[in-house]
Amino acid sequence: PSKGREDVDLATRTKPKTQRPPLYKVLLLNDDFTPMEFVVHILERLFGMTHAQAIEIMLTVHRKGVAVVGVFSHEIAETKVAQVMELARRQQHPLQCTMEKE
Ligand code: TYC
Repeated sequence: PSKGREDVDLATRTKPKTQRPPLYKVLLLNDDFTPMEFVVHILERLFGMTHAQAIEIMLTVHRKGVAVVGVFSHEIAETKVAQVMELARRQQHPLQCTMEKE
């Protein structure tokens, strides 16, 4: 006998959905003026990368125009973007950093 609706997909219909907060990608954008070593410094200090990782990601941005430098909660992503923009502004570099919902 075929299963009644009460039995079919009981789990699917009743299983509580685990709520996960949305995650945000932090993106670094290329430009022609920001020194490579400044970008490497930012990636080490604000994103916890090793020197080798930082060089690799910086070169990816340099060649491709943009790269994801981390994925965070909304609040942490906003803070990271603000920190990058503030350090760049202080040194008068045109470096741009943005965030995007994953
Ligand atoms: N393109 C820059 C240069 O040649 C280096 C650079 C890399 C700038 C990554 C920004 O997000 C960036 N000096």
